[in-house]
Amino acid sequence: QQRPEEIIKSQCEKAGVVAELWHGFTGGAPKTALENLVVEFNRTQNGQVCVRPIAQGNYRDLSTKIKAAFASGKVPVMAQAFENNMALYLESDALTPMSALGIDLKGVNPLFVNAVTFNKQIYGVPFNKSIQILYYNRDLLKKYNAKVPTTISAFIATAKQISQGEKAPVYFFQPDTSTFSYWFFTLGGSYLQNGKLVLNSPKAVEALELLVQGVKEGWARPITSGFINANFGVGPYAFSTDTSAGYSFYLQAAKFDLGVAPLPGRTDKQPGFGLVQGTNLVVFKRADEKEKKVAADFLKFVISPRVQAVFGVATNYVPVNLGSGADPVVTRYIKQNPGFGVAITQARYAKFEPALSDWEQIRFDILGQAIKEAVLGQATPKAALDKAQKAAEDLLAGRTR
Ligand code: FGO
Repeated sequence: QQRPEEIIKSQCEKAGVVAELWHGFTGGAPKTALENLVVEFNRTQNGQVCVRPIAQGNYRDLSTKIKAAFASGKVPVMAQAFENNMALYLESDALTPMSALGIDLKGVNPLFVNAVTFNKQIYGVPFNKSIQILYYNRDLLKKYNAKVPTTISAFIATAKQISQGEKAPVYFFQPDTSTFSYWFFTLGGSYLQNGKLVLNSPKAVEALELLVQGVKEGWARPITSGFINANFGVGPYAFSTDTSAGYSFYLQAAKFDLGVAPLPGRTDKQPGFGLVQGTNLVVFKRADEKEKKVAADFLKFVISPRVQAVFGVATNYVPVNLGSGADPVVTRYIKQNPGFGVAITQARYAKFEPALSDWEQIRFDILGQAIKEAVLGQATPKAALDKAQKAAEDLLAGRTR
């Protein structure tokens, strides 16, 4: 049996029009699922046209390469983009509105459509949208007779109890903006206050203090290099709060019975708020018109209920089409893998990071840096966030780049 990559290669060899799709999937189930759906799409195109996915490294490598392509003039017709990437590309008027391509987003989850709407125009289709969920080690919880925690206080108490028993911290977390955002949102924080970016609000300090306390008290273990699923071996693991798209990677790496559940909330009335990650597909204005036509057909295919159902069960991304929930592919899969239902339910308790054109730089180089400094004990949470606030203001005012 041929690998999907090879099938695409031969499909595109004979095609007169090749529509490139630059993406940030580095491997595993997401990359294969994308390639599989491209193979299916290309099969419906009578060999005349094709889509060719091109891996550009991780998500940040991808946006770096798009910016370089703007400068050199060689843009692909399609690419994955976070909402803040779209805001940046729109500053150079680089994106085609979906209405100009005849793409109707009826049936697509309004939460995701809203995120790709700028000045009342829709500039992309939600494609691979993830939501954070609680991952846990069922074996270890059983050993301590512990229930899956549904509130932050129960979570901390359970993490403490198991960590004491195991003599090592069992909540694994990456000291980065993604993990921080879950705690920050769930404690009631928001990044924008009256339209102004605020990184050092009292809620932000509280969220960062919680993580720093966790490390000091011995129930939280910062993972500073690589994904959590690549770090299960460093000590006893009980919990993490991570993207639903990690599910296939977690399953593959776990030597324990892996469970997933909604995120702990402030009270047990509702789950915590998960961060929405993953990307949308955009179409660049400067691309060739024939390629844009292929892109339009491809995007319609991508957001269809069936494709989103198949892609969702393969990757644990949240199907963006509300119609996917009734697809037998989904209903059958959920019966055997209730975990997928968790992602779909958790998506009702979801928040986005700000769609500011400078946000990518802020989330990695400014806020992410501050979170690391505080967690590693190099600064207090308040001092680290105050410094981040100043750096972000300087960046947004054009004083730094
Ligand atoms: C990743 C990144 C951003 C932005 C959020 C932004 C840029 C975060 C976070 C930084 O599609 P998601 O949910 O999950 C990814 C998927 C495909 O690669 O699988 C996840 N994965 C991959 C390999 C593995 O071993 N384990 C695993 O979980 C992978 O994370 O996106 C979540 C992780 C991060 O890349 O370190 O989105 N993110 N907002 N990146 N550039 N810009 O604004």
